[in-house]
Amino acid sequence: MRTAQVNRTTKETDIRLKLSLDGGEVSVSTGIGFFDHMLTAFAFYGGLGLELTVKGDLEVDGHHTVEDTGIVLGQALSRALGDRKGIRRYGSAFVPMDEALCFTALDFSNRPFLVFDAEMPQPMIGSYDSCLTVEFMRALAMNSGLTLHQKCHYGANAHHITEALFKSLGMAVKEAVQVTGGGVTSTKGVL
Ligand SMILES: [Mn+2]
Repeated sequence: MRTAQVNRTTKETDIRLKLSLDGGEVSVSTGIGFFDHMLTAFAFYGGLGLELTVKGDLEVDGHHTVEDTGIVLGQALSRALGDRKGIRRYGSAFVPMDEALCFTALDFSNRPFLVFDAEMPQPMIGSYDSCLTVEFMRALAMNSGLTLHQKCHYGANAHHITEALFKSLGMAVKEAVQVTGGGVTSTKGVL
């Protein structure tokens, strides 16, 4: 089974995460309702098992909670993938949500990079700052060795835009981590 467990404690956050690339229980509790909604959608559309508990310094704001969750989820993805042998490696997905249309393309290249192009029309979604999505995606990409591109083509509602970004991320990850062969998917022979 391709699984990983990562625990991380700092003065700002205490995070316990269990990840399975091949499905399983999904239970997410971060203290930010909308962020739970996004991570649950990501795991569901990613075909992932994800058990996550985060206790963050929400009395400051959501920044550390969201960014550190991205770090830990990225580390878990990288560990669960191991030597990345046999995976499809690339994945992409368009996801519409009502008036919004978002796209994700990614590559588990071991060369972390983020291109994020999505304007958020509203600054807050419940108690979640709209500007935290790019922070989460950057932390995820840097810590999982992921080349990650996300674009919102159009949209008027930050909830819809953000949800379409997380769902398309999940669908693209599901495609990319599929085992399709025995060797490393690279002309260099290593990822
Ligand atoms: Mn929703």
